[in-house]
Amino acid sequence: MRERTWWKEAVVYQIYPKSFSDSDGDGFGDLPGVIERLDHLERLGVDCVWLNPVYESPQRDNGYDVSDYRAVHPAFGTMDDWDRLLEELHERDIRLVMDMVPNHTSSDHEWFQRSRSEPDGEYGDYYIWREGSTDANGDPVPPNNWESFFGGSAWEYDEEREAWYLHLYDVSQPDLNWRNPAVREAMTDTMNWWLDRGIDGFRLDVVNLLSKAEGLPDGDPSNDWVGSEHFVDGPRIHEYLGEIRENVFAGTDAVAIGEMPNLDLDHARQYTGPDGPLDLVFHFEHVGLDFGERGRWDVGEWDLRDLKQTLHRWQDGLDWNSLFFENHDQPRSVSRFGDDERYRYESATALATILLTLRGTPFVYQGQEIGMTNGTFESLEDVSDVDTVRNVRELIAEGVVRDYESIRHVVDHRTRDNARTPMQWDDTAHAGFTDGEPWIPVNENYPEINVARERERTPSVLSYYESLIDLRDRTEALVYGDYELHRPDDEQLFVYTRTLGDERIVVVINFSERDATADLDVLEPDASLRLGNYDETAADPPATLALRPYETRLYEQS
Ligand code: TEU
Repeated sequence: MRERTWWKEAVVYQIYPKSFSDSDGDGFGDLPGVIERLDHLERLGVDCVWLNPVYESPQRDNGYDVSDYRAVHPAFGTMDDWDRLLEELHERDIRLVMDMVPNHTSSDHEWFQRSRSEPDGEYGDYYIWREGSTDANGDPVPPNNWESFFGGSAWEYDEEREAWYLHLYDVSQPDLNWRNPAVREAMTDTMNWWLDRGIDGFRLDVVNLLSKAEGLPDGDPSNDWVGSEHFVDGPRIHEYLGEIRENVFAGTDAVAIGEMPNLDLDHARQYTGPDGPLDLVFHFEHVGLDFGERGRWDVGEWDLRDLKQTLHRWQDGLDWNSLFFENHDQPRSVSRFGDDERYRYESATALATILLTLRGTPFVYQGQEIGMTNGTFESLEDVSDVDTVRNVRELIAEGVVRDYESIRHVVDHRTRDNARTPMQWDDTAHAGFTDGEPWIPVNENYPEINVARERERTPSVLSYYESLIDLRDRTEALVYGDYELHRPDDEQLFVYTRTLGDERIVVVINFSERDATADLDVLEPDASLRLGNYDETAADPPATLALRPYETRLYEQS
């Protein structure tokens, strides 16, 4: 796995199109809106775009509920707009990775409509249908105790077919039956249809959940996600992913990125090893560090050593990582891991440094490059995210929390809406995202935090990202170099090296709000400063480094 490929050298920029840029004033971002903003991406220096789903969809889970995989949802534009986007990206040497959702469709999809109305027809076996039973009172009981990730049972009774269907996500997202070869063929055909249009790869949504255990046995009720031991990395997953590799990716240089809830290192190695079916995988261990006793719907304590330990385990254990702190499902990293007030610039740039200088392919999420922050949500009515709404309602109904007020701090910290507030372009109305009324309110700090402002001020998060991406492009050791951690137990400092031949980059970060001093054996007197997030840093390292809050330095030595 030492070979060189484009996706190891690339910096990927993730676009959540609904919230990126609206060209027609309907308050819903669209593809022409993305095209209008491509200069921003070019200037930032990214090499690839991952576009969240833009397929036809009723949008109950913002496009992860697909009703037609071969059509563009009208609010995003037309297929011509999509063609133009691909062309404009490629003209700028920026690749395009589409998001594919193979585990489930929308309940509006024709396959599901026909599956529920014609059980013996062509689509009858496309989904996971079961009879269920009744309890002593004659009430229907679902086929097993599995839970939906969004809360409540993973089963829904369908009056029309008089059977239950499985949905690991929203009730409007029925799981496809991957045991059925026709389903597998339909999905691979769909992917090939898009690849033939010239795209550069796929991010495959929850792709380690495709195989469900034979007989659908009850799960351990004490598990965080009840049933998950029977559908995460299930018994036939390697066969299904192998087929995808063989029938879609083999013989192309398109990248296969697997998004994988509950992924552990062992499975990650199997999925991406020399004979593995995928190129890259997303795991979520580091973004679970701030979970509390009640799991995701609780906030817990973490410290720098935990973060270093988790990142280090994956750096050490997997040859090539996907690096990310944010995406459309995660809150803003500067609010979560840094300090979004006094040290917003310093901590956002420290995080940028980790993201872009560890070994792996970095993914920058829209708005991260200007240090966008979390919002605040006064009532559950102000929250759009189906995950938050369903889970919080469930916690209140079960009496786990009294009311919204008593869980609001968790929602403010955790809800996916934090990532979905519109991109902040300038200080005009709605941050320049739309001329109309945005589908989700803009973060009120937009007059202070926006692209135009970031371009004017020095230093800025944006210009630091630009310099860092440029440095990564010019420095082979930052791409292909070996990684080594120093001072693993240090509570303030994150120090590591990236070494390729005789080129060595030493990354030194004071990841804290306090000053720090560092005598670093690894730093040679002849090292020279390549980048830092504070002005006025001497080019040559003194014997003892004095580092200010979140101060970050990259030295090069040979
Ligand atoms: O998300 C799947 C998912 O469950 C994780 O990303 C989860 O957020 C992570 O394990 C951290 O806890 C994907 C999509 O990204 C999401 O937007 C969809 O709602 C979901 O699948 C269903 O398609």
